[in-house]
Amino acid sequence: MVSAGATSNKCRQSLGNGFTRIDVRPVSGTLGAEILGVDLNQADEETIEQIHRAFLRYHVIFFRDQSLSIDSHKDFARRFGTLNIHPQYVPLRGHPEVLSVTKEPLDIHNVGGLWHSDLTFLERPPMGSILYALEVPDWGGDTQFANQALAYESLTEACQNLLSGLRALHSDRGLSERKEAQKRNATRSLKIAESAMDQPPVASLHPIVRTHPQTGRKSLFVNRAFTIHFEDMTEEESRPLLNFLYEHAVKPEFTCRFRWKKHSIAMWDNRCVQHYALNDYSGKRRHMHRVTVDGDKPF
Ligand SMILES: O=C(O)CCC(=O)C(=O)O
Repeated sequence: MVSAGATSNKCRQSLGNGFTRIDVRPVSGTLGAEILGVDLNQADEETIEQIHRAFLRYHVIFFRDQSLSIDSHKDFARRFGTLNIHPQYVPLRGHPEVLSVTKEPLDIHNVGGLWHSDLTFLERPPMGSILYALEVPDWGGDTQFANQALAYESLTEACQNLLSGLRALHSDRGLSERKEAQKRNATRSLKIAESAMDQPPVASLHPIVRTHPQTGRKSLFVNRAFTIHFEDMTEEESRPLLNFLYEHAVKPEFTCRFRWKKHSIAMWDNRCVQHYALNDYSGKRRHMHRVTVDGDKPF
């Protein structure tokens, strides 16, 4: 496992240096890089360190033609931290740390069909997720990613100052509230567990602008799926500025788009990236496994 402190120092020293164990090909000028020349079943410590460095530098990294069993998927994820068990979704049978992110031909809704960061209602939202494609449609089902550090940096200094020190409440109420959960369950294959319904909402206050624990870079940390309102303000009072931030955060110039193939992997840094799964492949099947790595309390 990569130790956060050790990697932090190492990464600060070596970001920008060449990679010797992997071939790193950026996919846009904004974020995202494809990593070639590696079999994730065979990656040694040095290779993992370089993958981690590419991850910190490009925020989302992609691999092709990987052959991962469920256990090797989890083993790879464990090299970056402990594994998250999703509090609401029913996991893959026998594997509480794995979600089956699947859309069947007759499903109406997909998973992640709006811009979001994962699980931001937790006190310690995930550091990242690793999504592995088992079956993809011939066309459609791409995923978009948006660089939240760049989104923050492109705000005016006056707006950055206005946001600094503000916090917002993030809640899972849209997932766990019974009516909402039942609506989702009726049209989607990934189900919200009965036991998660009618529980008091899981909610946490987080800074609007968070500092990346390993690179020190600041990024916007709000998302339409889970952010509810600014601290000590009503939802109505919060809405105009939040809506501005949601739209600003995903401008096309902050994004890249990934075209999946069978056995591709995307690994995103949930601390500084939002993502959006396109639902444009009606009548086709798309089947992925997701493993998520725990993160830190945002500051
Ligand atoms: O299926 C995808 O491309 C992404 C799914 C998603 O949004 C998620 O796993 O959080």
